[in-house]
Amino acid sequence: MIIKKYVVNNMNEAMTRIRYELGSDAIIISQRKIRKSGIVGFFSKKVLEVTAALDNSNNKKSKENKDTMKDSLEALKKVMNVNETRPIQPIAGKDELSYRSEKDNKEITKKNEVLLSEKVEEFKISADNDVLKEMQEMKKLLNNMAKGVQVEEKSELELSLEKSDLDKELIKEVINKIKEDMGSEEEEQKILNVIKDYVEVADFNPEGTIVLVGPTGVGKTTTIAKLAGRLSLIEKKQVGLITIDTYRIGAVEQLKTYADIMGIPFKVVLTIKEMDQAIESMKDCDVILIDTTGRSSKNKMQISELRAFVDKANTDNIHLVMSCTTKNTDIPAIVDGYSVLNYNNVIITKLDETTTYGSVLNILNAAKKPLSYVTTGQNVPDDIKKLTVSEVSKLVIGEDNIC
Ligand SMILES: Nc1nc2c(ncn2[C@@H]2O[C@H](COP(=O)(O)OP(=O)(O)OP(=O)(O)O)[C@@H](O)[C@H]2O)c(=O)[nH]1
Ligand SMILES: [Mg+2]
Repeated sequence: MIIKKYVVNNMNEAMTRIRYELGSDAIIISQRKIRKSGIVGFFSKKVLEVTAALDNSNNKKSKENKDTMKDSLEALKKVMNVNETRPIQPIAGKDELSYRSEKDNKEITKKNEVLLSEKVEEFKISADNDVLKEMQEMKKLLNNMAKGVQVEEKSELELSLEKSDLDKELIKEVINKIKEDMGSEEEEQKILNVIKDYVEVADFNPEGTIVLVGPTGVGKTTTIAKLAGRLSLIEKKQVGLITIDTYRIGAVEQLKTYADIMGIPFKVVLTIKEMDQAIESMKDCDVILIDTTGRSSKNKMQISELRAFVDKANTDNIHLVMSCTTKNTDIPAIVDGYSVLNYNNVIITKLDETTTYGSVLNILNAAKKPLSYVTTGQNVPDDIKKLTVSEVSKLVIGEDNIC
C-alpha cells in the first residue's frame, strides 16, 4: 500500500499528479485546505492537501478480493470524509474566523475511531489474511492521520502564535479577542490590533536618577554603559554612574572601565548612607545611572536588601531589565518577585539571541508596565533601541525581524 500526500493548487492538479505518479488504480482518501506554516503563512493563500492511496501488493488477488479491497477503501474514505466535513472544518477563512473546541475534537476523533473499527471488523468476516493485514495497516495510518488533522487544524493562527513562543493563556485570550472583533479589516490587521492592546511603550526621556534592576546576567551593566555612552557622547549630557554591585567579583571594574573611557564620574556605594552621599556628589549631573546587583527573584531577603538602596535613590525611573530569552514559565515569578521595588518600566534585552519574539509580549503582559528600551547585542553604545507599539507588535507576530 502506497499512501502519498500532494500539496496542490486545485483538484485538477492533484488528479493529474496522482494519475501520473500512482496510476489510475489510486484512490483519494482525503482532501483539505491548508496554509503554509508560520504566522506569515497564516496570511498566505490556501492550498489543497490531497492524500491518495494505491494498493501495490504483488500478490495475485482474485477480482473478487480486489473489489472487496476497493469497497473497503471506499468505506474508509467515507469515514475519513466524516472527519473532514464535520465541524472539524477549520480555521480562519478569508472572511470569517471559525474555531473548533478541544471537546469537539475529542468527540469527533472518538466517533471516527469507532467507525473505523466497525468497518475493519465488518471486513474481517469476508477478507483473506493479506487483505486484512493491509486493512489493519490502513486503519493505523488513518488513525494517525486523523490525529494529525486534529492537531494541525486546531487553529492555524493558534499554531502560528505557539511557534512564536507566546504564552498559551495569552494565545487563547488573543484568539478570543480576534473572534470578537467584528470590524471589517483584513485578518492581519485584526491580529495586529489585538496584539497592540497588550503593548505599551514608555514616553521616556532619560533624566534625573535612573535605576536598573533585574535577575543576574540579563545585561543591566551593559545597558547602563550603552545609555551612559549615548547620553554623554551623543546627547552631550552630564552623566554620572553609581554601582551598588559589590557582590560579584569584577562588577565594579566592569562599569569603572566604561566610566573611565567616557570620562564621567563613577561612585561605588557599599552602604545605604553612602547612597545619599553619592547622589549628592552628582547633583550637577543631568542623568545619574545606578547599576544594581543581579538577584534571583526567589530570594526575598536579597530583594528587600536591594529595596533599601533603591528607595534611597528616590526616583520613579526604575527599570526592570529582563532578557527575551527568559523561559516563559519563569516570567511571572520574576515580575512578581521584583514588584516590591516598584519598577515603572521594563527593558527587554538580547533580542539578537532569538528568532521569535513572543516572549517580549509575555514579559510586557506579565509586568503590565511600559517598555522603555530593547537591546539587540553586546556593542556599547550602539545596540540599544526604543521601539514603537507597532514595531513591537510586528515583531511578536513575526512580520518583522530586529537583527
Ligand atoms: N547578545 C546579547 N548579549 C548581551 C546583551 N546585553 C548584554 N549582553 C551580554 O550579557 C552578558 C551579561 O551582561 P551584564 O551587563 O554583565 O549583565 P548584568 O545583568 O549586569 O549581570 P549581573 O551584574 O551579573 O547581574 C555579557 O556577556 C553581555 O555582553 C544583548 O542585548 N545581546
Ligand atoms: Mg551587572
